[in-house]
Amino acid sequence: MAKKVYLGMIADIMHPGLINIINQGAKYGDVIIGLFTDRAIATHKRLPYLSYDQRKKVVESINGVSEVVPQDDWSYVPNLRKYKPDYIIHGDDWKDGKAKPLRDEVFKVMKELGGEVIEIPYTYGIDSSSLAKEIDSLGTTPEARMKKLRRLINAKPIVRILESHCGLTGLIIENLSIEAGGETRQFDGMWSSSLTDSTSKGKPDIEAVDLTNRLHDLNDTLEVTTKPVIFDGDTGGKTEHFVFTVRTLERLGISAVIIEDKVGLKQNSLFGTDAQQTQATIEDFCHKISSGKEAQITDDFMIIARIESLIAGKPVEDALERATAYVKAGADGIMIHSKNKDGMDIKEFCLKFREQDKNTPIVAVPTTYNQFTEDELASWGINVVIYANHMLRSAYPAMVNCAKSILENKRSYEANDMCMSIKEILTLIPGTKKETK
Ligand code: SPV
Ligand code: MG
Repeated sequence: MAKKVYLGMIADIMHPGLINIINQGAKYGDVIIGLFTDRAIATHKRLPYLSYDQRKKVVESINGVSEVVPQDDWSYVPNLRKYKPDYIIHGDDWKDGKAKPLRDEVFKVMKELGGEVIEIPYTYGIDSSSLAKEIDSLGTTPEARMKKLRRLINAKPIVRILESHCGLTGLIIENLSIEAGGETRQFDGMWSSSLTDSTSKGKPDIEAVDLTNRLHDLNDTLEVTTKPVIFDGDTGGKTEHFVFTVRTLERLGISAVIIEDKVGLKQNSLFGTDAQQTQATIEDFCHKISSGKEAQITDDFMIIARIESLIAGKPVEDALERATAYVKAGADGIMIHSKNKDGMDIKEFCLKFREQDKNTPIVAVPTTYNQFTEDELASWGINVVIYANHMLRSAYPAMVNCAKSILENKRSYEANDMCMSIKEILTLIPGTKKETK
């Protein structure tokens, strides 16, 4: 009987290095490709460009591949135990760095199984990560960007979104990445906030900055990023207008719009009952949701209903009644908001909502109840966490301090340490320096 050779792959961008390793594997026996699923990848790397099924189609038709099976975990161990291969084959680029623990456990399990680990010299100059970087620098398409949010919600325990109000904050969210807790941690996408869009223009958050203006500025973020965007649609305006908003956002490749069930002059929710917060009737808001859903062209765009009951001082039961109705009207997700500091109303809502609805994504904006970690929020059933204003709120005190220092000292020398270096700002933006011949 032919020996079994296991080879784990993401196989998003095919290149000669991957063909080489398949050919090498085929010398030892039948090659089983463990194709990483979105779920296996999402907490470690950015999502592949191609879906699992698309990648599977490509890999299945490569000479030397006998079978393609899903690898649903970043670790190889579960699949090694399941398929009990005689060999596992891997590039030798996992001997140190963050992949080393993966390698160590593979050696241990293969020894247990009586199998062997084959390491193939890494093909320098052609690897998927550098190709992915090249592709990122080319940008994205509206369609690919829009689809990403649903894929991330399906693939991750919790999707991590940060507010962006300009191209620069977009670049931070796009590129910042840290290694922590054995994973590569990044933001998954951007929140286009009415509060910070308005505030950065020196205007109040009362829908005074109109859609045209907000989209004009959002374009700066779209131009320099590839990650998905969730748009704060405020009340959505009149239903007759909202249907046009949906189409506009969809055309731009925005993944989701969140609209809140309020009427009258919109006031920021974090005023809570200090401002008049009048909620729409369930019937009227359901009509707005279903009209928006009818207007959209793709299946990917999401309309998320934001429930303001807890903001308006009403009980969790009112929020639950609304959630049920909004989902029935077609909402693709529920955002539950509160300004309470202890978060217990949000927790109660989520746990009760999950008893009746296991799947509809829940979005939370933990600005006041930010003592909870993402893991805790996920354990309540929350799928998307939005850090809704933190880029602007952190920039403002930094700017005021710098300005104060200049006033106090009548020069900017003392502010040097508060500022990024000239060298850093000159090289920060990709493509700044033109190569001279
Ligand atoms: C925003 O960021 O504009 C929001 C969230 O709508 S909140 O400010 O908390 O209402
Ligand atoms: Mg808002």
